Amino acid sequence: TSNIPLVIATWNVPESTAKAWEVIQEGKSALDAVEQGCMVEEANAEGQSVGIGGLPDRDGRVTLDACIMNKEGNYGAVVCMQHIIHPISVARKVMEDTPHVILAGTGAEEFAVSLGFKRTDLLTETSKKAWEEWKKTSEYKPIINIENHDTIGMLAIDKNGDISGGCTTSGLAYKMAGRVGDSAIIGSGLFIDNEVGGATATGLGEEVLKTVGSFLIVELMRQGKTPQQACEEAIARIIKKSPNYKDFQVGYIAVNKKGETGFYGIHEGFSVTTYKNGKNTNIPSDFYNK
Ligand code: SD4
Repeated sequence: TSNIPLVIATWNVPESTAKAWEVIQEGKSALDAVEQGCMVEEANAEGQSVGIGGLPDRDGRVTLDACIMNKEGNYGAVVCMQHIIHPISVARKVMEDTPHVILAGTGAEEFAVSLGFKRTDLLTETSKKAWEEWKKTSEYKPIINIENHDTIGMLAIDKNGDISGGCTTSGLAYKMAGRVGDSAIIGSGLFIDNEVGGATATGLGEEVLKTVGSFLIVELMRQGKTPQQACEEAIARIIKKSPNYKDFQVGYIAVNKKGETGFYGIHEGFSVTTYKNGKNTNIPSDFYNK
């Protein structure tokens, strides 16, 4: 058995990892694999923290953040984009077809439409009802592990041993209008260095952003830490800075060039899905707050 090729994703997303694995088995790149793997969750209307069906901001708008990085260290992202089901694919187009790395809001949406992406109402009946219920109290309180099964950060190593990653989310439910989280921001929600490895994040994006978590993990691996040690150190960094860590979740996953993986959360309930050696497995993550 060998660690490579490999797919690993945040949360319990066996259909996404299976899609990515299938793409890799066809001999395609890790970049194609993460794009198509992430698209599975984006299209899943049940998942309430990504793509269609995502919970809206406090004004009822579903706004999406996504980014992608390839083996050359190129990066593309869309932030706070509405009405497009596959932000991960728009992010890839930003990377490949524009002189920029991030497009925001209406600019991102218009760019997508110009490429033939269809405008869709992303607020499902279920999510609309949840929002209307929320409005009765209007209390903003991110719930630990609520994103289970939905928001997705994915890392893949293809048959050539090359690494790519993607991350896509509708962000935190009932956020302020215009809020951008970590998921689409390079170094925070995702970072790839094909010489070293990659990392991606889930959970309370503000905490990931303040510690530039994914970049930190890749740099720690560069200095010789295992993916597991690096994820634990990045969580420790958050714990040290934020005395209220009991109130929020963050989970990190990482891979290195050898295909060794690591993952760690603040609280119980975080899990990862790995696809390797032909086996698709959901694994509960170890965590800090015991
Ligand atoms: C954010 N990190 O927007 C995202 C949310 C998330 O699983 O990961 N949910 O802060």
